[in-house]
Amino acid sequence: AMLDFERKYRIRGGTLIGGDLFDFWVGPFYVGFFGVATVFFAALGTLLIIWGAAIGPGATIWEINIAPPDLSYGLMPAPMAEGGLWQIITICAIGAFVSWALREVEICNKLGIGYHVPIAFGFAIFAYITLVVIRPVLMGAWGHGFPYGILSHLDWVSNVGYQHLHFHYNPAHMLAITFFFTTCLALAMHGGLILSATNPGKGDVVKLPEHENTFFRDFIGYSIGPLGIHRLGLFLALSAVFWSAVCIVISGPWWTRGWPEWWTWWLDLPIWS
Ligand code: BCL
Ligand code: UQ2
Repeated sequence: AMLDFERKYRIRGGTLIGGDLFDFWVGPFYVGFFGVATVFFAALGTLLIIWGAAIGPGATIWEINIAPPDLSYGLMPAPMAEGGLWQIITICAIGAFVSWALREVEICNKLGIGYHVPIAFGFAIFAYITLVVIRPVLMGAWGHGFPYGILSHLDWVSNVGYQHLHFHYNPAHMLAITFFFTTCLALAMHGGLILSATNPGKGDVVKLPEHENTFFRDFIGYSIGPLGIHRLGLFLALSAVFWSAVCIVISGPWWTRGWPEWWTWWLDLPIWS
């Protein structure tokens, strides 16, 4: 069933491509050209993963592994069973993620709202593309991409981490982790504050933003405000993903040694001598 406000917002137009061609809904879902494109890439990619799992050696879901080509293939296309499957699945994944983001843009256009959601998703897509395209291209081989598999991708993270001796010393990794943790702090504060005001005890009335502001002004002398907390949250979350992409793209293409060694610039500062 359609909710009463939904009918009001189901207007034509705002499409980026194809005009009215796919400008309709199926049940609650907006379709659009990019809805069709997402389904196409996601279905093809999933079938290729199933094929890769079937021709692979593993017996359980944990062992499924679709690996990128050997480093010796460089940036060439590889035979299907030798990493070609990984290359086509990567194209499907990027096609599906980008189509999904553009479908969000079309929905924003219809509603006349800002592009905050597709821009935010764009950061996640950017991190993925950094891992499987930008960094492999900078290092000269698709073999530097991460493998598609539950345990195998964990092994990749560990191996790449130890190739740099101690990944915690990567300054961009430090920033990314700090932003992830601060995002959790901000959301816990926000979720707690909203529930504290909107879930009063039985018989009591719902409290307003004034109460929310006052709690933090009494508590720490500062309230960022109900709009501010959402701006802060978006900034913290996008920063976490952005610095994640930076931390991995500099590992190899820019810094090839152990990350602890990078900090010698600190010991080399002239103020110590
Ligand atoms: Mg580390 C990366 C935290 C220890 C080696 N590490 C990361 C970052 C993050 C992090 C900052 C991964 C997040 C990210 O990239 O998001 N690491 C972290 C923490 C510790 C840690 C908190 C810790 O010890 C407490 N790391 C270590 C140790 C090293 C190490 C010291 C191993 C020994 N770490 C590495 C390496 C890497 C990281 C190597 C990375 O490559 C990675 C990184 O920075 O990557 C960029 C970004 C988000 C994405 C990429 C997701 C993209 C999603 C796409 C667009 C959409 C998917 C849709 C999906 C398929 C659909 C599902 C459909 C369902 C039906 C819903
Ligand atoms: C706030 C506010 C909200 C909130 C929260 C705060 C009324 C409903 C959580 C408090 C947030 C502050 C003080 C910023 C904390 C900073 C970091 C880096 C975590 O004031 O306005 O709106 O939800």
